[in-house]
Amino acid sequence: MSCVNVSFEDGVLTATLNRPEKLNTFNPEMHAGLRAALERALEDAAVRAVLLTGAGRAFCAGQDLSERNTAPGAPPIDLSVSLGENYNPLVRRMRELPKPIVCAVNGVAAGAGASLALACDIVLAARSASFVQAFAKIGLIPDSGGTYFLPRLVGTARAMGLALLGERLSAEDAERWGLIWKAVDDEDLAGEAADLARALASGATRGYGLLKKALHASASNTLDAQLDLERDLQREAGFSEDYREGVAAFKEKRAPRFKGR
Ligand code: LHQ
Repeated sequence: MSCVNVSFEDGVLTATLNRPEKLNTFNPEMHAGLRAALERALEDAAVRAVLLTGAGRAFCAGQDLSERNTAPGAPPIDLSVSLGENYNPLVRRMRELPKPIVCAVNGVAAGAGASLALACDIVLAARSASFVQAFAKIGLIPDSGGTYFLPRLVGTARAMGLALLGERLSAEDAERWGLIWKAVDDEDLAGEAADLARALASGATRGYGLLKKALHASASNTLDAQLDLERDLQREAGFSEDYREGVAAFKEKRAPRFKGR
């Protein structure tokens, strides 16, 4: 069985992390499966939104710690290799994908699993799910974008507390703190996330891709640079068929029929 199940319906590519007995921890096959899913999402114009979730009781507990020999006497492990080859390209692929990624956090998201969720564009979480910055408990620092996402989403004081203490943050607190979009009842998670992804897949895909780029650039831009970027990206958005359709639908007081181009 593949480590990542991929299905496609109504413009939505759903990728389900599928090592439930291992809390969907990352191993090389999981990385390969996610890489393939994201490549398909990028290349296939029929894919207009991505939904990422996990099978079983966890969303993802980060790196599979049983994959590495850290026993006394074993040769030192260069973790930068794994980050450079697998985790960092994954996060970059997600951020650069010009289509929205919805994350349905079905259970605990720990270590790089929490960073993976935060790299998505809209995060829903089951009320019983939680977020754990587990890194410091094993002597590491938040990676896979953790030190970038956390302070930007919740501020430095909360980011520092989460990172240093590694305590579980409930889905409800994560919503209250602005770490995620929304906590929903467990039984509603799959349906709400699928509805949201379907709605985005019928939206103005090019515009979404451009706004994703603009919002992500904003974190490190001056106002001046951001104004210039908005001007340039809006120019592109204004050339899209969906812009014409959006305005026409508005004037005709009907629902738009966006084609994603
Ligand atoms: C696990 C794991 C796990 C193996 C639970 N591995 N078995 C990037 C690049 C390079 C290198 C290093 O790292 C990274 C990024 C990272 O992700 S580092 C951080 C790695 N993740 C963690 O440190 C999380 C460790 N796990 C936990 O803190 C807890 O297990 C969580 C909060 C995820 C879940 O807690 P519980 O619901 O209480 O479950 P549990 O602790 O009883 O775990 C269930 C089983 O899963 C247990 O095995 P067992 O044989 O006793 O049933 C755990 O050992 C195993 N497990 N996470 N990452």
